[in-house]
Amino acid sequence: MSNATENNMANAIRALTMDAVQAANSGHPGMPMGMADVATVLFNRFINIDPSSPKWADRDRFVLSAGHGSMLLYSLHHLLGYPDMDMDQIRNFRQMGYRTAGHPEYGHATGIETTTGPLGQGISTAVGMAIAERMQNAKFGDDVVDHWTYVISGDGCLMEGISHEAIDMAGHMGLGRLIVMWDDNSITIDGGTDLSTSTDQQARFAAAGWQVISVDGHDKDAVASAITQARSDESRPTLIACKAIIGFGAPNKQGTSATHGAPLGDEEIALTRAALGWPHAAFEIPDDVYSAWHGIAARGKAARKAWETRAKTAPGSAEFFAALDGSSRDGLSAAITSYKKQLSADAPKVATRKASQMALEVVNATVPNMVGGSADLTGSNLTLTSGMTGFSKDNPAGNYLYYGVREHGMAAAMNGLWLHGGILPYGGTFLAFADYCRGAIRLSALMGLPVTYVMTHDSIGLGEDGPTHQPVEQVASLRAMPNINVFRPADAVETAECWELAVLSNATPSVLCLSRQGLPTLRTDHTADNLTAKGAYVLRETDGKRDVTLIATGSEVEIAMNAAEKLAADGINAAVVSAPCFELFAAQETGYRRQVLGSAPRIGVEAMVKQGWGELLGDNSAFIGMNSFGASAPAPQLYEHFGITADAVVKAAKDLI
Ligand SMILES: Cc1ncc(C[n+]2csc(CCOP(=O)(O)OP(=O)(O)O)c2C)c(N)n1
Ligand SMILES: [Mg+2]
Repeated sequence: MSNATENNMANAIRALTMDAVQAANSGHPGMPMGMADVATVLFNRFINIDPSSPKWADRDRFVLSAGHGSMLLYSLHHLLGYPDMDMDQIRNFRQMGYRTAGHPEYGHATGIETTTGPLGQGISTAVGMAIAERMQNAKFGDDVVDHWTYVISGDGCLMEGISHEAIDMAGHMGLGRLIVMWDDNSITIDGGTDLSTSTDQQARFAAAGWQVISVDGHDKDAVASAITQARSDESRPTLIACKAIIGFGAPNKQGTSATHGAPLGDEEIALTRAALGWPHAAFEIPDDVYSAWHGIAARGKAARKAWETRAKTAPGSAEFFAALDGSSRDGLSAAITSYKKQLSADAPKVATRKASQMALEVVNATVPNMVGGSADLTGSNLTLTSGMTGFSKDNPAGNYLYYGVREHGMAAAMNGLWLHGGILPYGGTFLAFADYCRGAIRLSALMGLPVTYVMTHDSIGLGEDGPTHQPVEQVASLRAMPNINVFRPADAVETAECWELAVLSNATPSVLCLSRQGLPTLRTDHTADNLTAKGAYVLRETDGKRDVTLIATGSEVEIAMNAAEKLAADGINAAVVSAPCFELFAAQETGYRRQVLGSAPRIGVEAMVKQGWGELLGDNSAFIGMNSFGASAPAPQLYEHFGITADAVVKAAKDLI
């Protein structure tokens, strides 16, 4: 590969970037122009991807963590010949209806491995991808899974707190197939990085156990040597600090934050063309440059074809392909149904966190590609089941992740595990710390990734640990997020149903909000149907006309049932609706919803803030819940103190009717 050709390959990225940003009159030219050389070397000399088969399971993964540099990714895809990234897409960067969104959005164009833009998420998601690769490699062998995960990260990604969690985790796990190329340009939006950081990033990575290499990001052979060196040590991940000039080529603006997030302007663009020796008009790429880039695609295609032949006949690969296409879950519904039957007969009194572990025993025994984990709360979240072993450097075939005290890193890694393909991840922490995961949970929902968050200790019911640990507003705040199912099961049967729905979900993440305290089995009549799938259902119907409908979730369903008994003794007909998932209930037909909610006055019972209950309750209603933070005391006293009791429900009912 002659340097002249590689220069032009890189200049094509620069030209497409500055012209597209200019046409859109918005966007970020600096980063793609600065990292064009690094990206060109990486793709030209190393990466195996096949634009004609973008989901090929053993492709190398490329994550643009610095998502504002989206034109780098779109230019690469256009030049490589991804069929859905023609010049029309580039010309219409950032416009309605085009795939070239402001930041790379998973699912908009093929080959976008993950949504990036919220800084720090990409590098942390990539850690999950790299874990998945090592796990599957250990399980299925080199013939089936044997690839690399490359990341381009900016200064911003490395400043974000989540990067610390990700880097620490990757170093400890010895993720030798992970290579991070840092756009070490010493510029962020406000100016030089000396305004805001004094961290020795290379020392930070080294301290976490990474191999660290430093290189001139515009010296292509040096970049190639660095990548070769990175790949030669598979025992640990590698950081390649690429000293680069932001906006490289723009004579008056390069090296300054002026190129970060604004069009260069027609005049500067003309000067840049001259400086780079790129005489071609806007959106014009000479054939020889296209053919050089298409050569990379051809190499990838050949690699993909060789893999297909190899992988199909590799021993044990049937399980790999079943995990990829989702058929690994085929036996789940039958297993859950028979388990539910036994539960209804046994009627155990257990915390729903315990019920979750019991259900997981069934799930994990049936679905071989479940990967569990917890952010250092395994014994509290009850996420570990029999036979699972911890994933580590020495046990890469392990299927349980000790994420450490890194909630946000865990959530991002789960996104990466799912995005990699073939893995169904779940991970636990306390529900109060959902806030610590939120940036990554939001991406699970936005991307439509069916990962499962096991959030235990879900209310004041956790008792003595007090208000810092007692979720009050988390359930409402998660319900406010589009495309996520927030489950709060009332007993062991509903918990099993939640797990069935979570594992069978294809495009929606699930949050399971689970109690610390024991709860009786309320569903003592077995139904083969998954009642939780409807989001809410009538748990206790009245004999005659309903006088009042009590709607509750989770641990408060028991309270509502007790209140209904007390009301019955006073001749008042109270129906009880269990509402484990508002989102699924909202998706039901109007007729069903009307039938469940009835026309009698309604009372909502949930040990949380009221926000979000309005739609279920309507006007003639009352709500029994929390309107302050909790307190530190034994749980039964807290329920009394905050007035979330059967007697309070009875009083509210009598006041209403
Ligand atoms: C979580 C998050 N915070 C803030 C931003 C806004 N933002 C976008 S780019 C950027 C600066 C990034 O600096 P760097 O990664 O060095 O990129 P460069 O300027 O070198 O292109 C900021 C603050 C963001 N996208 N995500
Ligand atoms: Mg920078």
